[in-house]
Amino acid sequence: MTGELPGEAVRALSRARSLVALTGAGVSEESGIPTFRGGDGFWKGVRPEDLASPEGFARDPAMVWAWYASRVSAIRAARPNPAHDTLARLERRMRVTVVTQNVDGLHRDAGSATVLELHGSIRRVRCHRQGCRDGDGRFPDLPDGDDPPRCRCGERLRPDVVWFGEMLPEGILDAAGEALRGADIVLVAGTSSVVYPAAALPLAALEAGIPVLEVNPEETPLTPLATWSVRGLAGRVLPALREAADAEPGAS
Ligand code: BJW
Repeated sequence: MTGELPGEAVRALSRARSLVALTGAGVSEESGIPTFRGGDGFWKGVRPEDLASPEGFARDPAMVWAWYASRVSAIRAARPNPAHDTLARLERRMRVTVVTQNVDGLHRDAGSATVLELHGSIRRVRCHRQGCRDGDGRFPDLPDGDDPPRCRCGERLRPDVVWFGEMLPEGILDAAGEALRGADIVLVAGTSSVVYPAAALPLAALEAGIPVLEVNPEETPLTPLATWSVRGLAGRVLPALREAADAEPGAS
């Protein structure tokens, strides 16, 4: 594995004092959580927009709720894998900001201290009514297929995630931008790089002259633009990168 790693990327990582890691569903795939757009993805045969959108929820709340309930069960049983663990462990040698599109909470479970969850958290619910905070809480244990429970105000509860056409949590893009500006290197792992505004973050880094290292078994729209792109599974490549960086002469 180490032999396939770009030497320049390993040296850049070994010298870095600050890293931003942008992660996507692929990073949790080795924890047993299917990705969105892969062959075995959650949305095989069903358009993502039909489930993860306010319109989809309005059309068929029970179906959308059942989909989330089944994912919550899978996520509750999942554990961080070596990709999550490596990012947490890198904090021993540099400042690490994890900017994740994942809603599963596995980066925090692995011990990463600074995690910006761009698309919210599937572990929480909130009221679907804009501005109402009465329904905030943990995703309830309900049998799959039940209609979503109601908030005290009468509106349906929904997962506290960001659906298509919705704004990201307030201030989170500013926080991600600030972390990017201070980064020596940006690692982009396990994302198809097609969903915005997350997909724009590595492009902003490249424009600012910050090197971007992509890790993905498949090519993505970012691949031809990235400074380095490694084909492989995050759970293998990230530990190998860390070990190779540790082995560099003068590594801290
Ligand atoms: C491995 C691996 C292994 C496998 N190791 N790798 C600019 C241009 C065009 C459109 C837009 C734009 N700006 C905004 C938009 C609209 C829209 C958008 O981006 N649409 C595109 C699809 C075109 N964006 C939005 O609506 C966003 N809101 C917004 O911009 O607000 C402002 C606004 C409002 C109104 C109008 C206009 C602007 C919100 C986006 C919310 C996305 N939400 C979801 C669902 C979250 C809740 C849930 O989990 O259910 O987020 S969609 C889904 O996609 C989820 C993911 O976080 C996101 C990204 O997916 P990800 O993580 O990349 O997963 P996959 O499956 O796509 O890819 C996995 C990758 O891993 C693959 O590459 C594999 O090869 C790889 N892999 N195993 C490493 N072991």
